Amino acid sequence: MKDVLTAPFMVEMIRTTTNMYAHGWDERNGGNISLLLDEAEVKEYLETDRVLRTYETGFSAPSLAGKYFLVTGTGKYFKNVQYAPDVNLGILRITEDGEHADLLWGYTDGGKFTSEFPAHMMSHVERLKVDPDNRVVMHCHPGNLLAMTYVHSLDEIAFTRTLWQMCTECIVVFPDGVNVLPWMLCGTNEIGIATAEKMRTARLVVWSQHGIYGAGKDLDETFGLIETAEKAAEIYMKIAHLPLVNTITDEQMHLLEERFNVKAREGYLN
Ligand code: 2HA
Ligand code: ZN
Repeated sequence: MKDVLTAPFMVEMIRTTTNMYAHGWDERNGGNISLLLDEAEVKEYLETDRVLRTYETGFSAPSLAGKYFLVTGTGKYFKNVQYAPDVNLGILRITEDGEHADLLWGYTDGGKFTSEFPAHMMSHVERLKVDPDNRVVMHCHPGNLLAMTYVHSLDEIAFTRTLWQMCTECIVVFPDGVNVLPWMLCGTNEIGIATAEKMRTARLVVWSQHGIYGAGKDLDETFGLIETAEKAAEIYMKIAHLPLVNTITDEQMHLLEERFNVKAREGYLN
């Protein structure tokens, strides 16, 4: 057995949580990540028949049965992951009934998966239906995106169009746009179901007055997706109170579509 702390998925998770903290997106215990792992890769590092604990998940996700995830722990600080990955992270396998999770490694202080586990697992289910290569669901609290939900319309077309207009690369990075949920109580199955449903049509889902969810094929891509949206929101928050003199027009957006071979979400451009 190789040392799981040297596994590429572990190294990347530690780097990503550290970087997200450095960006100011994960104050205190804010934020959570789940990364779908390849079974063969997990078996290089862990005895997968050695189950440490079994948790009830409180929801049913039969399509994830037998799947392995590396997941941040509830109440844990991203700031601390690099110093004690075995306390702050866990490797879980969803049981055959789809309603429990077996702990195979981690949460060594007796801890548990993130309180947003329902939103994560339900989002994985939906993203895998539209993109079999999806591996990551990432949640965090980036300041400018959050600020924007206080002063901008929450209409999804309007919100997306504003972000696209703030940086030239936005429409290229997230042509599927940004879906938006109104304020809802976090940590519940209800917000999990609502998030997962929004994940069917976009890889970014804003939780108003709370933060954002991103999904993607690896940690780098998902981080970059949130980073780009947050940059656009930052520009918006710098200019929203000033007279707008210039913008990126829809005609120019169509040039970007052509040049970068992307298709903007249907009905979002004139
Ligand atoms: O894990 O961010 O939404 C802490 C949170 C809850
Ligand atoms: Zn949160």
